Amino acid sequence: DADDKFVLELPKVELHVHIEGTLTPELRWGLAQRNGQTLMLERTGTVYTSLEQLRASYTIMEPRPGHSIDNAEESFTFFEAYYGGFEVLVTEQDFFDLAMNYFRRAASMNVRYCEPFFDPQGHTRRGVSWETMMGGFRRAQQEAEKSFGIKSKWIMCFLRDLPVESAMEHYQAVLPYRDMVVGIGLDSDETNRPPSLFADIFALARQAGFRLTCHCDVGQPTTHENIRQVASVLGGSGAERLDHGLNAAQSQELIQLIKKNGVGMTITPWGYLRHQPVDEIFPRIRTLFDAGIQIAIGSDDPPYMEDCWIIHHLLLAKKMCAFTDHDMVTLARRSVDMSWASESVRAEIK
Ligand code: ES4
Ligand code: ZN
Repeated sequence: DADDKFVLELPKVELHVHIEGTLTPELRWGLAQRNGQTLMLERTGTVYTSLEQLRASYTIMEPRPGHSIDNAEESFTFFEAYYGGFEVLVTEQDFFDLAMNYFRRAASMNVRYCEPFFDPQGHTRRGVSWETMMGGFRRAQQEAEKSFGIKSKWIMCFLRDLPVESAMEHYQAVLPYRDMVVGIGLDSDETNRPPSLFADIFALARQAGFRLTCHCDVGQPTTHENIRQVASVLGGSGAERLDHGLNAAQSQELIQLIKKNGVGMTITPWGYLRHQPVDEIFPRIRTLFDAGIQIAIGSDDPPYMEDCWIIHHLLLAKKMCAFTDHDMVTLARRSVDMSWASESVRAEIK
């Protein structure tokens, strides 16, 4: 309908998408075939013998408030599904194909510029080299700009559930690829892993000119404290962006802090439905928007979220927050402001 067309045609910037989280079951199946691999869920030893079975494994059933899982044996967490996909990424061509698949799809939704996250620790720990990973990403980035007109910069994320020393090693190792990487982030399982653990690395990265962001997921008891750290102290004076952090909307103090420090927030509405009731999610997004906080809608891990890509997240937000067309244009403009694109690229998109 009219909403769909308007949202599809809006020029977009995508600031919250994990490149490994864009691995579709079709691509994963194809890469496994090419690499001669058997696909299986490691914990249970379940082998996927068809694409249909693999597709079914993308329906994440995690325990959540108010929902019990009938067959706990068959349930698996998002992280199990997500990291399970990494195993098919072996060659430079695999990394190229992964990134190219995303860029092609993003360009078809009129994404003009994007800053995808990547998780190098999830690859180096399987023995993949930096050249393989970054070589594939670099070639895809160049090819996508030429073929689809989509520009990009990468954000390297540390897996916060791994030791801080590993993050430091990966920070040193990315320096030769400095021209491709605009920012440093923190993702993966937040349980008992506050951002402050990584304070020294973030401070180093800031001094070296990297832009900083950090995931603060919903459903964490420590979420307010973690949001406070990100918005005020990470990297010395606070990160420039906060990924998720939706629960900030519950606290006037956090809202004011985020505004005062000019922190932009990336929001991926579909993902929250797994953890929070609808009548908490959308009023909170609306509260942040109405408070004048910069927010940008992104897609996180589309195939793991009922195949919701950026337009689906935008349409959901429009409907559930009652955003007008004018509000959607405001959101699109703010996502350009929040981006870490060069002045010339910004001018082109805006
Ligand atoms: C992630 Cl914390 C988190 N949420 C969603 N997707 C992710 N990929 C890596 N970490
Ligand atoms: Zn994310």
